[in-house]
Amino acid sequence: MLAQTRAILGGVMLVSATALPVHADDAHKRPILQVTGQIADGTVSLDRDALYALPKTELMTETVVTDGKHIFRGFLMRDLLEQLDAEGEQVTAVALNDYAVDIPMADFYDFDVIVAYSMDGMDLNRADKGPLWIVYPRDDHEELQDIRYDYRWVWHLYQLDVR
Ligand SMILES: Nc1nc2c(c(=O)[nH]1)N[C@H]1C(S)=C(S)[C@@H](COP(=O)(O)O)O[C@H]1N2
Ligand SMILES: [Mo]
Repeated sequence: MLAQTRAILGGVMLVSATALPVHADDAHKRPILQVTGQIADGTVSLDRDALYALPKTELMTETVVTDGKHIFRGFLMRDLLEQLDAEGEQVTAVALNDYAVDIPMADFYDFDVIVAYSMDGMDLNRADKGPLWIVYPRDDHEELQDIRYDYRWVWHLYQLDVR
């Protein structure tokens, strides 16, 4: 009986503790993107606050994995790379599920490719392709409506390696 009461109390405390705003702040201080390779500082780890501080951009497009059009918000890949003085021919984008793909640097200058952290006003999380998802302006350019580009839409993104 006593053990049961403790378990209930423990559960209640856990629930109320996670509802405190201080935990939301902690989540914003946890690194969610690592950039490595040919950048000025060698390796940087960026948390949500750092990523949200980059110029925000919005893009509306269909995707191959969702129905209808969605509004993605994030930052331009080239803005991040320029801020870090990235120099290279390609960026290897690595996902949490070990998926990795090489993306030519030119893509980020030819098109407004974004790193999205929200879709339709909601933060992306692990359950819906987040926390970060590379999104191409697919609807604006016919040439992007092609399988060669589809596989560069890395979801669960966590590392960019500049080569
Ligand atoms: N993290 C991650 N991103 C990924 C993939 C993947 O397996 N893991 N598949 C890629 C491929 S091959 C395509 S065509 C598009 C669409 O993927 P899906 O239809 O498997 O969701 O996402 C790309 N991004
Ligand atoms: Mo694919």
